[in-house]
Amino acid sequence: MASLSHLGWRSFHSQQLTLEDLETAHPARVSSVHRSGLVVISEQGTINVTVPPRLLDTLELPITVGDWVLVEHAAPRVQRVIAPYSVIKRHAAGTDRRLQTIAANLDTLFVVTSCNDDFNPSRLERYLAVAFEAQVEPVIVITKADQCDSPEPFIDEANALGTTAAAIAVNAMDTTTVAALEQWLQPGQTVAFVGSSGVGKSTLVNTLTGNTQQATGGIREDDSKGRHTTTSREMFALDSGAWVIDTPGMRELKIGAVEAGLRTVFDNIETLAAQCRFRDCKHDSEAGCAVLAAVAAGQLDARRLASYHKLQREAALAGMSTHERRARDRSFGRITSSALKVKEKNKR
Ligand SMILES: Nc1nc2c(ncn2[C@@H]2O[C@H](COP(=O)(O)OP(=O)(O)OP(=O)(O)O)[C@@H](O)[C@H]2O)c(=O)[nH]1
Ligand SMILES: [Zn+2]
Repeated sequence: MASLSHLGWRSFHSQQLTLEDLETAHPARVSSVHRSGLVVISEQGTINVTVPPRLLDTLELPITVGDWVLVEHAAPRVQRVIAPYSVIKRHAAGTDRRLQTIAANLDTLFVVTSCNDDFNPSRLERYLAVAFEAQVEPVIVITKADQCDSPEPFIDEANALGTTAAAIAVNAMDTTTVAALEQWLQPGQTVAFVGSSGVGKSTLVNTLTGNTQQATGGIREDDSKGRHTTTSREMFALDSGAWVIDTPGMRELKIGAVEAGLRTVFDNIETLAAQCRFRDCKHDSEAGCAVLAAVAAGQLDARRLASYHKLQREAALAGMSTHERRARDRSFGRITSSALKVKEKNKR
């Protein structure tokens, strides 16, 4: 069975343990989360464990795939949760604004796009912001390199975004080209793939699990009615010994309140903004705006500024509480109704 370090255990985690902890429990990594409990992998193998309700009540964030927990020696039960070094979160859809966690202890986020219509710099900026916000290293993977004349222009465009993210072109079906991802797929590293439907995420994972396919097919677990059901594993090993987290919501991440991530992605705009005349400049139409001046001078892509504005609005909206959102909608309602009144008056 895999050693702790092959499972992704780091000194960051062991520093949170006391001697007493190790007398009563052992570390295990969450490979999937179910209503009835968790499936965890440890040096002892893969088992189902339960989470005591009183522990659940104390958690700031729900337990998620990729998390490390301590499992009691005496019973298949979680004793406590070890804080993760990275976590990808999103806001729940609809009226429920609670934070959801999607993946924990992730090292690399492969942002997947392809050498065709899907390639869109603004979409890349969106995913890069999510990665930087979660303190996960993003790597841009450009698939279907075999279907275009040359992937170079796409790589250049990805690099032109000016972030630290590497950009690599592959044929997702070809083991040789996919080997370019090796440095992020060392034993014990944890990765995930995001991107639009059809760009080749499953194909990449299949190529990378050529020999372990059987082992990742599914596991048996007891559902709440005591029946056995086969579920597809949500954290599973690649041939290289790296782990992939593939959970609902992971593949097409919606942007949350990722202000810090956006500052990293749009670092050049932030630098320019420091020279705007007004400290609260919105870079819309203000006099003395250094950002607009850079666009006018051809030093900054207008697309990039538009993307920055759009993502900032989305992030601000995602960060609002239900209360703030309602207040905003109400005042928006007032504006529209007073605008309508003015319109009506003008008609008369
Ligand atoms: N020629 C070529 N075809 C590819 C490549 N990557 C993916 N494909 C094909 O594109 C189609 C979609 O690939 P998938 O791997 O299913 O895409 P996905 O991103 O997992 O899509 P969702 O599961 O919908 O999110 C499949 O028919 C693949 O065979 C590539 O690099 N080269
Ligand atoms: Zn400005």
